[in-house]
Amino acid sequence: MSCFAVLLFCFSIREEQAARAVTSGEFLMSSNTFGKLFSVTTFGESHGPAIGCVIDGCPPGLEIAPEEFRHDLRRRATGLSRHTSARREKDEVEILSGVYEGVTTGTPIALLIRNTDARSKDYDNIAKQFRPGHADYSYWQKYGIRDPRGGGRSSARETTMRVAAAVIAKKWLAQRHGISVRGFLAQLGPIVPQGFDWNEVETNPFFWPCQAQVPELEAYMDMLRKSGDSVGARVNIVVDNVPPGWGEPVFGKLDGELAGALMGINAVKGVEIGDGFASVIQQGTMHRDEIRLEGFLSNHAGGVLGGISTGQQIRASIALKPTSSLRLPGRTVDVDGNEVGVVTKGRHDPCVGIRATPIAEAMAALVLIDQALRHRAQCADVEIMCPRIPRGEG
Ligand code: EPS
Repeated sequence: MSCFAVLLFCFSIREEQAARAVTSGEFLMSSNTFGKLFSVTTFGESHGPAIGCVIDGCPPGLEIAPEEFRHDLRRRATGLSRHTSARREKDEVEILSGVYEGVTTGTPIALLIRNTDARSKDYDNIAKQFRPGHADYSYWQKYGIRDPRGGGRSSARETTMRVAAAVIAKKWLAQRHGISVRGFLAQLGPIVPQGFDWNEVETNPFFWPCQAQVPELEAYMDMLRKSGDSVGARVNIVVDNVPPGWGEPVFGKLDGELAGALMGINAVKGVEIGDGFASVIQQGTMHRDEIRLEGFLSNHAGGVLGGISTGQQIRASIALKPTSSLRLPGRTVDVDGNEVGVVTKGRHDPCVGIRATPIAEAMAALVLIDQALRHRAQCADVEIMCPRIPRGEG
């Protein structure tokens, strides 16, 4: 074979791989797109003119109005309590395409939010320094350049568009399947809930399920803010009414994709599904969720077996690290190789976990709508003859 023929052969293999990857929904570059049949591409930086997303594959016929984005975007927003970043963004969504007379058309939906309250000068002093514990260093090692203003692309500002896209996903899941995706703050630093009531989660700025503890949380956060330090948190996600059968073994397992999506949220360092790491010390007789015709007797699995939903409640839990942007001096190096001290200015969240509940809900909803459409594509004609077990205790 001549050199030319070998080159041609290699080239056609690469082209074929690329075509296969694209048609199967695997994108070769650069991982700013999420999902196979309901795919979301986000773009934008924290201090750029705007952030946005393009949603491709949204089912046609869904009513959606710009006002419907407000509720979840406000739940995620900064500047609404003294316990989060003081930056005040309007977060007004402009729908640029894919919606005609208030109804999705099945064509790509482009959403845009303009950044209106960036203060880039706060970042001048650290433009060439790596905040310890921040993505500054790894972005530089990967790209050889970064937008230092407000964390650029690595800023939690980007999650705004995930929440916006998930407003559409949540609405479709609720209308089509009666699915609700809810979350709450399950630990703030050392503090854990002493009671649980879903009705209380939305009545305080922490998404805390026990209103009686809110003064304790406020006192803790006031102390933390004054000290200049930050703390980690845990957020739990609960999804009701997912039918059995969603999830694609072996590389598109429902729990696998949920874990990946949740881990893809800024500052997340751990994900558990169901009992998660507590399973390590459990015995099989305890962990297995026994089955009766009237329902499952427990839910240690978190609603997923073999990567496929069981019809039980889906439960996931994430650990978020403490914010790395601190006004307390720390030691680091700069891009020129000098050992320097670093102090971060700007308006930062002393606990990013406080605003993470709607973001985690959003990622779960995006995984679920994608899996729902994939299940419909492959298995819509399958007739299941075995009994469907109610969720029971789980
Ligand atoms: C963030 C740093 C802060 C936060 C920002 C997330 O940005 P800035 O210093 O520009 O105010 O305010 O959060 C948002 C703007 C948002 O909408 O979530 C970070 O480093 O992740």
